[in-house]
Amino acid sequence: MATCTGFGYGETVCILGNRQMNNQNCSELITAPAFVYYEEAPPGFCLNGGRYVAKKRLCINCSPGWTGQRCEKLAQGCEDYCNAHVRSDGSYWQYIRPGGAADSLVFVRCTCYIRSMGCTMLSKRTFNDSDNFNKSWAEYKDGFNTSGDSMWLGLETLHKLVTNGRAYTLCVELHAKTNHSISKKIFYDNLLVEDESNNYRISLNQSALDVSDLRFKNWGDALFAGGENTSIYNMYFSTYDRDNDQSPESNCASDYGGGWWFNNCTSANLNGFWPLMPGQPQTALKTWNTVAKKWGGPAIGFTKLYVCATK
Ligand SMILES: [Ca+2]
Repeated sequence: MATCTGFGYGETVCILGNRQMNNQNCSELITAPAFVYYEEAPPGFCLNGGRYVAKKRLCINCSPGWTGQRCEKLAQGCEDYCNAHVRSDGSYWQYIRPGGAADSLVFVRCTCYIRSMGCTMLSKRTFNDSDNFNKSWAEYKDGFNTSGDSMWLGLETLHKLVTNGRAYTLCVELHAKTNHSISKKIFYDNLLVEDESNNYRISLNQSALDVSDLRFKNWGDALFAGGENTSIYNMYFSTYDRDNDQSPESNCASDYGGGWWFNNCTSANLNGFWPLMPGQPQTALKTWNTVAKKWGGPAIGFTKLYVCATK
């Protein structure tokens, strides 16, 4: 018995042999005996290197930096992958072009907390013995260990991402020292980080404290703790080789380690000295732990920073 082949385009066009039938129900062909059925997208349906998968009715294997049902969407941040409905909730490595179509690709860790919110990882710190965040201005600018266990994505990528016209939120994720599965996320809306000529100055809203969260307690808001001399708000970024802080007599980054948006000096420096050498002050976790303790939270031993957008 000969085998005939039918092609269906969408719901309304079927082709059998040389004959095209418009407005026919393709399902009649699909189920007819001795027919092998293939479905294909119209030519040009998949853009930017995508390949059509009939079963899912979308394009897969988009070229790096493209997403969406037809690979038509430029991915500037992880939120573009999370909103494309081609991925379920979870964490993935993806390519983004934070500064737009002409920008170079950056490989980033994405987390989709919920379908409508996507987060790009800025930093992850495990506080193990080989952990070293005491880096130069150039290293904080360009990023270091960007795909490693302890990482910093880079200030230039951060700046491009949060100035692309969307509204971004900084998420500080704190994990308990004794049990990493116990964690708390603290969100700061209206995140803005200026360019290098403005020393990557940061502004963001104070976090709305969630005092009803009895499961994890409240771990407080150390970024704004301590008032006008320590709050992170409107501060420039500083490193040991670039003093942009508010302390006239010292370099906060040299004194406390790491690169950070120091004031005079800091209430929360998640990039501070670790592990501590004799005589080094502890700012990496101490301040947040003090705040957490005040609010009844556990000691912190693992941190992540994310930059999140809802659309
Ligand atoms: Ca200074």
